[in-house]
Amino acid sequence: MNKKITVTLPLLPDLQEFIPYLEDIWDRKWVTNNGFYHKELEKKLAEYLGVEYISLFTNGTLPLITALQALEIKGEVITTPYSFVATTHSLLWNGIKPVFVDIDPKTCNLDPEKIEAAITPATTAIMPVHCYGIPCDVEKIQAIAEKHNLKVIYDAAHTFGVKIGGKSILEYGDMATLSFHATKVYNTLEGGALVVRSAEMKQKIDFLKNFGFAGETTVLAPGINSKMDEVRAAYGLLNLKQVDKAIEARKVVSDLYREGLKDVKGIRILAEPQGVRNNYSYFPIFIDEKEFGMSRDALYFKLQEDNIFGRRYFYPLISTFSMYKDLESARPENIPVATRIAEEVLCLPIYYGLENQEVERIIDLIKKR
Ligand code: T4K
Repeated sequence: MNKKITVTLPLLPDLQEFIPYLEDIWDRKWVTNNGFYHKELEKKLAEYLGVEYISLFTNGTLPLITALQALEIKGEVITTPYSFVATTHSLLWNGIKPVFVDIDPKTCNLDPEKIEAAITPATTAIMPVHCYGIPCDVEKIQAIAEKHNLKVIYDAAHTFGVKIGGKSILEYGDMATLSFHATKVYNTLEGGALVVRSAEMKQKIDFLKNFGFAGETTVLAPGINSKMDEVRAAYGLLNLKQVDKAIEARKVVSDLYREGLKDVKGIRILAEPQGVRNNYSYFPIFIDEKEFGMSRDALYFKLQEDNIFGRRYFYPLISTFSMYKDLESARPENIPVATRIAEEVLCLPIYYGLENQEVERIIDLIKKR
């Protein structure tokens, strides 16, 4: 049997290099609550990502929840059904009603042309996702937000290191969140961050992620506990040193798939965004069953017989889950593009360490079908 290949593998720092960091943490006996490595990682990430104010979190979901709290978002928020459930769960955790708007098939991101029709007097914000690390139409979204006086919170979980025209994608919107989960381009095992626009807001976020404490005896708000500990922050510092190498390796995989699959009838590949520093976080393909001669699910399971485990991100659509499906905006006829794309998508394995011959094997299997 061929070696098992999964959709991703975590980028792990060298264990021997990690041990001195652990010894130092043991010596310091300071293991969490804004420690040395936490501060150091915030500083290094701000430099690497090209942002001014960043606050570390324990995962990529709590920054979404906290952003909504900090901006006091209420009522309705316009968002995409084509994402990981964490995006809209963050709205439900804040008692906010998600309003789903359809996506653009060329990017899989919120279709800006469809946003305005979904705005009501109760709308307070837009929560777009840069799906697969491909930037949303940030200019159009900004213009709509300004016209209607809405906040914009980007779920940028997939966009570590992505830049448009040399500027970090995280600089757009009122706030942007990141996930450093094991499956992401850059990981701290579990982890995440919130990028904000001012020192005052960073201070507020730092209070909110520590129960709302502003000093030993003062609590300013009903905050949560979502602080990153020292072990993960140290691990994050080490992983930051190799993330560029990992992105380069992902590009090689992405180029091989693009070349190998470009003429296969019935397979659509997203165009590589122009003027963008991509991070190659996912490699989705879209299967037209009639033209390809096999359904997406049939291909998904056929590859599994050969020990290749792609994933159908993002199927099923968020809007089909029981806590969302009764919303008017969740009806398939209101989000036809997302509904179709979710039936067509298959994300192929892509990660640092995936060998060229393994990519070729996957391409051959798909071509043979
Ligand atoms: N917003 C967006 C747009 C997101 O995509 C996500 C997370 C979030 C917000 C929330 O961020 P976090 O709170 O998670 O930081 C995975 C991840 O758990 C999740 O982080 C991610 N999105 C989502 C798209 O994918 P699953 O359920 O598919 O993961 P799992 O455990 O099936 O792993 C996938 C594959 O990765 C495995 O088949 C093999 C490999 N793997 C995974 C882990 C955990 C490893 O090789 N080693 C590992 O330790 O959700």
